[in-house]
Amino acid sequence: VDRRDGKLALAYIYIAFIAVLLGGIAGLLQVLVRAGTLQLPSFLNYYQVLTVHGVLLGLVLTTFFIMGFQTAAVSRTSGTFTNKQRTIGWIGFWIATIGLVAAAAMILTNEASVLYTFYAPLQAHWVFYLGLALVIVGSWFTGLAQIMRFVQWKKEHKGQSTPLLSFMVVVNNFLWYVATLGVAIEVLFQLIPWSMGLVERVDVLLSRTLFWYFGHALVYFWLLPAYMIWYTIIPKIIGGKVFSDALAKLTFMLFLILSVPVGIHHQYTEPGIDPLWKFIQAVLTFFVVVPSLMTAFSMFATFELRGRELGAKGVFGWFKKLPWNDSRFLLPFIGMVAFIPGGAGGIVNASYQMNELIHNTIWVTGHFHLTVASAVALTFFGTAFWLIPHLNGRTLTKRANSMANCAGILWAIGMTIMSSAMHIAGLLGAPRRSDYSTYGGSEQAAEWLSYQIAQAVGGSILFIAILVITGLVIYVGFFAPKGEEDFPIAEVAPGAAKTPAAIENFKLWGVIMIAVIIFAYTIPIIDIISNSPLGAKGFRLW
Ligand code: HAS
Repeated sequence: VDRRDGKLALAYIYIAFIAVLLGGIAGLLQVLVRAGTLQLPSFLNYYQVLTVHGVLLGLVLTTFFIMGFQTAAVSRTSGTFTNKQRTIGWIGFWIATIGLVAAAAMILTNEASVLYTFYAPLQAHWVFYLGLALVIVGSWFTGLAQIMRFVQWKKEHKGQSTPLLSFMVVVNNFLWYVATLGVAIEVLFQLIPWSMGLVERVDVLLSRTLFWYFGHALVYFWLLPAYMIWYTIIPKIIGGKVFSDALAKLTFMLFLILSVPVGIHHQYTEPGIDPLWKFIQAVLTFFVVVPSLMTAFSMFATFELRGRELGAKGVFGWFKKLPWNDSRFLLPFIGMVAFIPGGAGGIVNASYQMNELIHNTIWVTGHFHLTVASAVALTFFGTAFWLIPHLNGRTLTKRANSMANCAGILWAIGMTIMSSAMHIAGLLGAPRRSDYSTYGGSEQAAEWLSYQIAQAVGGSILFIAILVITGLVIYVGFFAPKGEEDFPIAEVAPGAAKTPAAIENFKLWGVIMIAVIIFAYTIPIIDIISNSPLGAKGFRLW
């Protein structure tokens, strides 16, 4: 990657890791408070700490790492950015960073303890909403620069199949643009006027619906960069090839059309949305599982083909042939393993009736610590340790690699303890997002306590892992020996079929995407507005 593009990517990635450390501290405080072993000082409240944790890790780490990684990925596979493209990328970075500082200031002054989902009726200072809006607008700019570089590549290579990694980045950016429209409408037309006192009330159901239109696609915006790494980088690290360019591209297009029209599966328990539409979005949610199953298939195929090349025998012989000592592989691999129970839990959540059992319990927190905080986060960490030195002309030394492996193993141990305890306590009815409480000495609440202590044990191990990770980022960023670190990109396997042009046709998939979204959301939104207790005022435009 060209050094000038690398600087932009690094700027984003460093902010992501500051968020990891601060968000990790907030996480530690939380598990200790929930276990009843710590009382927060009077100037901090539980929901403020929970907001710091969710915003920094759920929104900042992800968005900033993704923008940094995608910039590097496009520069590596489509070519160096032009000055104009790079300037657009930097404008985005500064807009996002200013927004981040504004939002952080509001959270720190306890003016925005509204959690990372920030929908009404919790209300924050308008500067918080504006700050988050700027983070999104900033990412739009940097994403645009990535798309422009890809389009330039296409013009220069007419008729050729596009570079897989760049193609995936462009799909993820389109997904992001369409998804963020929902939250942009919510913030601009509901939350900001309401928090400024321009309107007295807003429709809460509409606010939540617009948020979840964005909120579930958001999780795929996090997941797809991890999939980019699994599909295009991991095969090279293990010495293999991409199993199929067509399958990988089709997987991403399926995410493009199916990620948005499923948000109502977060709202099964809410009155005001017709059960028919809940059911329809439940069905669509089961469709969006398919591209993940295709990914699992593709990863197994990649591992097995490489294993056989190295002489592996039997059904699982390939397992022994994988490069277990290489942190570039090990951390994402642990993430993949975590995604198996994480994904299975997602299917439980999506099942309309079973959702009744787990909704708003700490089971859900267990689910997303396996998905975003393991599958995605470990893939990002394992990548950062070689990507940072690649971008700044240093190397990932053997010792740093071993430390990275330790961090990955600590993460696996801590997360297994914490997230298993969360899943079990959730099934016993323990609520999520609640401070330590004995609930008036209730017998049922007493059952939860031992699991909350287990969560504190797991969470403390995770915090140690975060300290190691932070140390490693500082080391590879500023102290590792100068040298050249490779940015591995796998070639497509020679036997793979040529990718049909239709799979790469953005117009075709774009039309299908819009059609499915219109189908899934038009009637629910019309119903919400027309049944709003605020009448037409429920949807204020200004
Ligand atoms: Fe989810 C709630 C349904 C995936 C994140 N989810 C959440 C929340 C978050 C989140 C943050 O339907 C909480 C939001 C809040 O604050 O309220 N989720 C799903 C479904 C999937 C799913 C069906 N979620 C994710 C991903 C996330 C994420 C990915 C982040 C990155 N989720 C829900 C539902 C709720 C929910 C409901 C609302 C619950 C409620 O009531 O509040 C699916 O996409 C999952 C499909 C995945 C698979 C796994 C495939 C496995 C692979 C690994 C292969 C492994 C290999 C290694 C190759 C089917 C690809 C093998 C090696 C060996 C040695 C074995």
